[in-house]
Amino acid sequence: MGYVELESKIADRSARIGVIGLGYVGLPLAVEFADAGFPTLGFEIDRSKVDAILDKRSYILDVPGSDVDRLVSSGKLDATDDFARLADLDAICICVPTPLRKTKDPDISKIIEATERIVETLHSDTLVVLESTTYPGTTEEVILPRLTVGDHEVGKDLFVAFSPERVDPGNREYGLRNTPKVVGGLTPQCRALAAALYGSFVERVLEVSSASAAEMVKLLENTFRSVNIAMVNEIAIMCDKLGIDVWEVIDAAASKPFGFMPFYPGPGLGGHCIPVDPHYLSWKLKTLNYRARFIELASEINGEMPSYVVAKVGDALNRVKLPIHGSRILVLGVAYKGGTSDVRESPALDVIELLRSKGAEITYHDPFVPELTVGELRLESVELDMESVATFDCVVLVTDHKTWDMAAILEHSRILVDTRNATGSLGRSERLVRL
Ligand code: SAJ
Repeated sequence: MGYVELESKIADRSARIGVIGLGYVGLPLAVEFADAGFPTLGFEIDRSKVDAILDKRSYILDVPGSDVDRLVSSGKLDATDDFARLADLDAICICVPTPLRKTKDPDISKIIEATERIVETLHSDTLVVLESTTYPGTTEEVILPRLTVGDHEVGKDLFVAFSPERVDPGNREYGLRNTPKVVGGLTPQCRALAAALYGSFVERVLEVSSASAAEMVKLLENTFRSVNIAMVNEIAIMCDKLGIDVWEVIDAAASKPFGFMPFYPGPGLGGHCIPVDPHYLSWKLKTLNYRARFIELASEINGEMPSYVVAKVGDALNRVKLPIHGSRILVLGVAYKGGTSDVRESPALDVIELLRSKGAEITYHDPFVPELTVGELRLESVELDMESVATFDCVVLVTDHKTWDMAAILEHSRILVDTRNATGSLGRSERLVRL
């Protein structure tokens, strides 16, 4: 069939698309391909996700159940845990997790597993696109050798590309269609086919010169955030030592209409992207005998913020002659950022562990997170009522969910440590400590 035929199957939407991994990246992608008219088959090892889709239900907040219902009912969207069905496809997108190992080294085992499953049934004229965030060189050095074990020739009857995912869960303004999609291929033909595939529903596809460049684009995006968050965390520490309100300074600096982008201090760096992705880059550079100092320093500063918060709590309790040991502390918000229920890498986990290690008695409230495991400790979110707030020695706001009456909380807290400037509009109080 070759490039021309595959190109025309993409153009007329008859190309059969596979998406491996139906999480917050893969399911929205599969839905968009099906919506664009492609027969789309999602692959998941988690049978409960397959069953949900076959029952026409969505388990991803940003994917309406009605879309899944419509697309499954029309036969455009299907799901399976039978990877042998990869044999029937023309294009396959890999959207699997790429976490870090405990040693902070990349764990691309899921990418390798997905690639090896593709190889088992790979036929001529297939396009394979990797979306999972990974270090530059993965597509060329890890995926390609495994895909060309047979007599496939990349750019001729095998097409391989990388296109970073830019899904921002909960973002109401930017979704898959209106977020520009970067695409880099192992050959120009690979890039063109991947660009045509995404161009079926994305408003703007941005082609770069190689898969490595596309892999690097994603790492720059998220390293940019990690480093700037670390920088503003250090600015917060400096302002504290100078007796200056860092939030006022940031807001004033943000009035500059060019050359500045505000970031805000906080209790640390959470989520499964920003704390993770930069380490993929620094790991790769280490193999080339280069130390990515900004990434390491950012990780160090961001990693110290939970301790910084606990020191603020300790100082605040000390001022009322209370030790942390034995104090009853209410933690407000445990998700890694406001508006989400995701607790992965949440700094709240570190704050809770540190306070408990100093003998504090911890209770938490988070409307998005009903229960939480911290080490061997299992906690449940308590109801937030002002009478009970008043019984705690200290309240620590770690996640700014914007669902709380901060004036009431401040009024009823003996001490309130606010790590997110949620009380910014409430003025000063001797019971209020802000980062
Ligand atoms: N954080 C700060 N200060 C800031 C911004 C964030 O302390 O100024 C903290 C957050 O509380 C959180 C962590 O950093 O704990 C990460 O926050 P994030 O805003 O970067 O949110 P994420 O992790 O959901 O990042 C995702 C990324 N999206 C993708 O990788 C596709 C990121 O590239 C987006 O820029 C980000 O969402 C976004 O803008 O919402």
